[in-house]
Amino acid sequence: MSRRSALAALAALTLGTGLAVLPTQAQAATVVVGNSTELADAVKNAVPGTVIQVRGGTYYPTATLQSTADGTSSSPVTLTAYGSETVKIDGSNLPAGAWILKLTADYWNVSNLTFQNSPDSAVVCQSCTGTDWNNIRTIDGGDSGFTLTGDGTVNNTVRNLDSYGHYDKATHGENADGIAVKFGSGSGNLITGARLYNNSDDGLDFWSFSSPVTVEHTWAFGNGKNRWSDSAFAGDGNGYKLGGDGEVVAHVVNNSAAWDNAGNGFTENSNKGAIVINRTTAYANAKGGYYFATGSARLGKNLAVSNGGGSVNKGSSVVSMGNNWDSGIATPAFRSTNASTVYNARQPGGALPATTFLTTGSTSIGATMD
Ligand SMILES: [Ca+2]
Ligand SMILES: [Ca+2]
Repeated sequence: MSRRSALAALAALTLGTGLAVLPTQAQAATVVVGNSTELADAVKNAVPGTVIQVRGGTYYPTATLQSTADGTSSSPVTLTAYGSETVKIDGSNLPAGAWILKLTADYWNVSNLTFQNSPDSAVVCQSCTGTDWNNIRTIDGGDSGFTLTGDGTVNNTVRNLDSYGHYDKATHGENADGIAVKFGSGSGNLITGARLYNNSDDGLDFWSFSSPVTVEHTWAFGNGKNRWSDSAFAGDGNGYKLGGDGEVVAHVVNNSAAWDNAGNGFTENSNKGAIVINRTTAYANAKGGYYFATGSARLGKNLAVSNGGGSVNKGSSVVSMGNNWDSGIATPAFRSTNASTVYNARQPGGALPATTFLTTGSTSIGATMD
């Protein structure tokens, strides 16, 4: 374009608005970071299309990594490990009460990172739309490992999350969940392929979230046990806590399992909505396998075995069909009740490790454990 035609175009653009055309923002770029200062700056300065690649190593940020900059659906912000390198972002040098990563932003793709030893929650996405989390590990933090919260929480995907060892000491383990989708609303949120275990409170908690969330291919186990010698321990230990605070919402859980939790495997937690629980397995939880005493859940093709509080507690509005507690439905035998393989490394690409634990080979009932 000639200078003359450029000026003409500029004049045309300014007509009608009276505003001068501002220079376009800095060109999006790939940023390779190798220390905590570079990491904090890269997150803070990201624009649509920025690709942040973090070199292998352990990073100790001294303030929460955070951004309010939206990507776009066609030009997301990417935050990921460099190549196949192992990246740990450690909260040990953060102030008390701080989170490691907080996004109040749309269209970020975050993958292949570990967030550990956070003073409080490890990762919080607040009122996020269209974020995609892949192969994230949140470990040993002081509150919930991974949190989606706020109104406008829309179309987020959490894929292949490992979240374990979280414990809120000051409140005696009452609050720290593996993943929390709490205090908010918004459709299209999916959790798939998660391992949520050995947290002081619940594996998964949807307290006071008023829109349906879908969960699939997820394992919640060993939650709510006092692993911290806390004499006033208050963790609840539900595998899947699917409501609370008066919200009536039809969450969906497909092909997932809960075992060895201190509370119930799956619970409505007073949510009276038409929660759908399909082809899941509850095994050896201390309380009930399925607790849906007050609501209108749809329980189909689920398998409950050896739960301390019984297989199911269902109210009169619950629809129950094809579960092993329903009449005429057989209970298939487990191929294995040895859980040791569930801790194995994930498969290439991030899928859950192969296991025979709690598998039955049935094509009609229970989780397939993959
Ligand atoms: Ca609790
Ligand atoms: Ca909880």
